[in-house]
Amino acid sequence: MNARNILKMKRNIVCLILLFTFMEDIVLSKRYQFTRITRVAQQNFSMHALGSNTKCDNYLICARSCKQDECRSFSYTELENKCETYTLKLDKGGTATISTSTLYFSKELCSCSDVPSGSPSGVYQIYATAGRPVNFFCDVDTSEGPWTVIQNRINGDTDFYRNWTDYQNGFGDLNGEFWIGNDILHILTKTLNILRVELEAWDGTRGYAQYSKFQVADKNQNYRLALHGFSGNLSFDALNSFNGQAFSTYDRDNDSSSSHCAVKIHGAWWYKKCASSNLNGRYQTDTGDDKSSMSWYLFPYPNRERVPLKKSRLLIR
Ligand SMILES: [Ca+2]
Repeated sequence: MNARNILKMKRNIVCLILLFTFMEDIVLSKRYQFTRITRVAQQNFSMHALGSNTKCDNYLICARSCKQDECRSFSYTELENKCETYTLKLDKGGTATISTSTLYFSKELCSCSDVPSGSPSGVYQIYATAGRPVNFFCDVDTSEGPWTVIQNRINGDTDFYRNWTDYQNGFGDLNGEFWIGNDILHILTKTLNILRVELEAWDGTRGYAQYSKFQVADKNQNYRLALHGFSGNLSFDALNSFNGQAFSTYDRDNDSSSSHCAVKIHGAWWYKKCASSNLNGRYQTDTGDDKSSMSWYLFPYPNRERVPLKKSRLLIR
């Protein structure tokens, strides 16, 4: 079994464990979960039938027949033991009352990697945690995707100089600038362990770094960072020195410096001794090298060590 399959298996096991507590409303196949739809909008889904099998003894067996990617939902009619699968995701809500003898289920996503092929990049509702779905921005355009975007900075619209609680819970706009939140980052990195860092300078120069292992511990460990396996086209690994470091904000000094890095260089990061990278640092135009700016040490730029960047994006898969 290769590393990718092991990761996929780990993710599926977590998804299964998280969702077993909600069995009343949800049935599971090997990989996906389905939520029961009690009322379906007047939606003509008969045109999207994928298959019909009248021999299913119960809806759990019916769910198993909806394993393939193109199956998005199924219905099960108890009296006839009739199972039908559809290529269309059934709408929730609506006004049409459906006979209780027919049960309707829609397939839900457990991670961005479940986004059906051909779908665009964008915000998707994901059942990554027990109970309620969470919205994530899924990038299906970047190579080796789909990726889950955990940080995006493109224009300075959002203030990233925030306190511990804000970084814990996440902030910003998924369609614009945001930090996904350290609590959810901890949960996601139990199974999504590859990190990609994409950067752009004000002159349009781009670079990326990728890490084969990226993991963020829980809040009891102050979201300690574990990472290794650097690759990419940036000449310097400006995250390496933070391996094993806890997260710090201006109101929490967890760094290994006698100073308070988050305050000193205006950011929030896994600081050790401030700072070879500062991607939640101050958003500013290129007015000269500046440690407090959103920066990556030795980003490829002529005669500069720490050029303020225009864009930063962190993705995991
Ligand atoms: Ca300190």
